[in-house]
Amino acid sequence: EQVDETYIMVKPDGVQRGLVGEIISRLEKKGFKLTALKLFQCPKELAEEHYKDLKAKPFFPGLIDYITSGPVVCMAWEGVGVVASARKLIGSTDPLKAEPGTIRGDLAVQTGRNVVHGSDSPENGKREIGGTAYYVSGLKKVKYVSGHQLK
Ligand code: DAT
Ligand code: MG
Repeated sequence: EQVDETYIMVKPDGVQRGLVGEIISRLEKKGFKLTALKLFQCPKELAEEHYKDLKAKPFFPGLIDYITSGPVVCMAWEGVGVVASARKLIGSTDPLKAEPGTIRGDLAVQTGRNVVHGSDSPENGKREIGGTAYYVSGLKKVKYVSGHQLK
């Protein structure tokens, strides 16, 4: 089976509200493997690069202000089906539409304060972990064997 990787980022509201442990815990308990982690103050240019597909949206300036308003926790996670599964664990973009039991469904109210980011495709997972973020944030992957996964 194909092992994928996804970029998960606890947004500034998640860090300020003390939800970092809760979010990591949900991904760990599911069985995914944490391969990189860094607390990071995102510069404006990198936030714009990260969300470049949304540049034309009316909420873009507010989104960039939000993401750069305080430290974020950048993480790489790997596992079979991790991209789609992490999106399910995170829940819908609008927290009021996110199912109870999901991170956004349980912990957030507003789309503009939805506590966490997860890559939307394996290609974007690779881009977000290995692209600009790697050089700017110094997010570094660590290779190790975790105990609970099939080899
Ligand atoms: P997701 O984070 O679920 O992948 P997205 O990629 O469509 O959602 O949008 C990225 C972020 O932009 C989202 O987490 C919050 C913000 N955003 C999206 N739609 C918005 C809207 N209608 N109003 C305000 N912020 C929005
Ligand atoms: Mg997205």
